[in-house]
Amino acid sequence: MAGALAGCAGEMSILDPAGPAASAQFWVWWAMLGVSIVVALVLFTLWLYTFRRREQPKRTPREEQRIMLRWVIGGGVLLPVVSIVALLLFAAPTGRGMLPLPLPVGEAELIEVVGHQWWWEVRYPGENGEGDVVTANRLVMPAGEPVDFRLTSADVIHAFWIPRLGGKRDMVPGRYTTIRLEADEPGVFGAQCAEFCGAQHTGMLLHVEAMERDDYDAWLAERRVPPEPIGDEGDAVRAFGEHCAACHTVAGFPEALIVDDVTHDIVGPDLTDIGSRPTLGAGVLPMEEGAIAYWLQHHQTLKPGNRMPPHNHVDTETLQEIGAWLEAMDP
Ligand code: HEC
Ligand SMILES: [Cu+2]
Repeated sequence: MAGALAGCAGEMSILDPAGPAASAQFWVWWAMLGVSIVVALVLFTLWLYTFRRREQPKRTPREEQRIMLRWVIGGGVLLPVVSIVALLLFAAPTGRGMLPLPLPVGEAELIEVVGHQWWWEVRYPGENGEGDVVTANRLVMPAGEPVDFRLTSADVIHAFWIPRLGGKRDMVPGRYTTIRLEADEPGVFGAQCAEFCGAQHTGMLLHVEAMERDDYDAWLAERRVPPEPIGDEGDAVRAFGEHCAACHTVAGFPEALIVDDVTHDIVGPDLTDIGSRPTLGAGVLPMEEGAIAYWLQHHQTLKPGNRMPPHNHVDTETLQEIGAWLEAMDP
């Protein structure tokens, strides 16, 4: 009981809904629990009933067969069909509510989320739909209005799930799926990949922040400003170009400094606004001063098997310089 009750609250509890889709799912959940309890009680009563002591009535084989048939048709066909149809009628509007159907007025905000082993890429349309704003492992959304999440994957199947807002929905490579969710109030919600996707599936967390519309617009506007070109002086910049830029984008980074002599098919999270992220490694390490340098030295211990290669060949001082430079990346 204690173990089960521990799931009733917290930032990832479906029993603590924070939006219309999640509330609808919450009631489907209770209805299913209620119906299963009734079914269990009826079955239990019938089972006890079979122990009743009584005279065996004399029946002809024909009568026996008729009674048997009645149980098979009634209990084996009618009862399940009726209960499942009832449940379906109750639950269908819930699923429909998460479809990206046209709204009476305006359009839902569109945010694209791409699953990677084992992190989240989040893209917002740029101004006039031009040029995306790209970030990772942190999803910012407006509260009090519907948001359409356009989902896909860069490698294997992942699933997008913000338990307190509703879901979930598979992210399938080579294909787009969309789910509409809404947060009633501004707040912070936990999210987690919900489809086993390899060694670090559990280490694939997403920090979701719902904000007032104005704050959201301001947040996005800051990131829509075209990046200042980064000067090619500085040890950190050169070291980043040499060791990191093959996998990681930083907007405005000088092209000439990017050394890409490795043949790999790995991309890493966009680091343009890394200093403003609350965590590193998709939720495995809280962001604080020195956290990036620590991540660079220990990420294979913090998140074993993750797809960023170890950097043992780079000296600690250089990693610390890169770390400090990246931590200042906050638009
Ligand atoms: C071969 C590609 C590759 C190279 C080279 C690489 N990384 Fe990464 N990096 C990744 C991948 C993949 C991840 C995602 C790991 C995860 O969370 O599963 C990552 C994650 C990170 C993160 C965490 C980002 C976040 O939002 O949580 C930081 C910071 C980072 N890398 C910095 C660096 C720096 C600095 C260097 C150079 C010293 C570097 N990386 C070199 C692939 C690479
Ligand atoms: Cu997963």
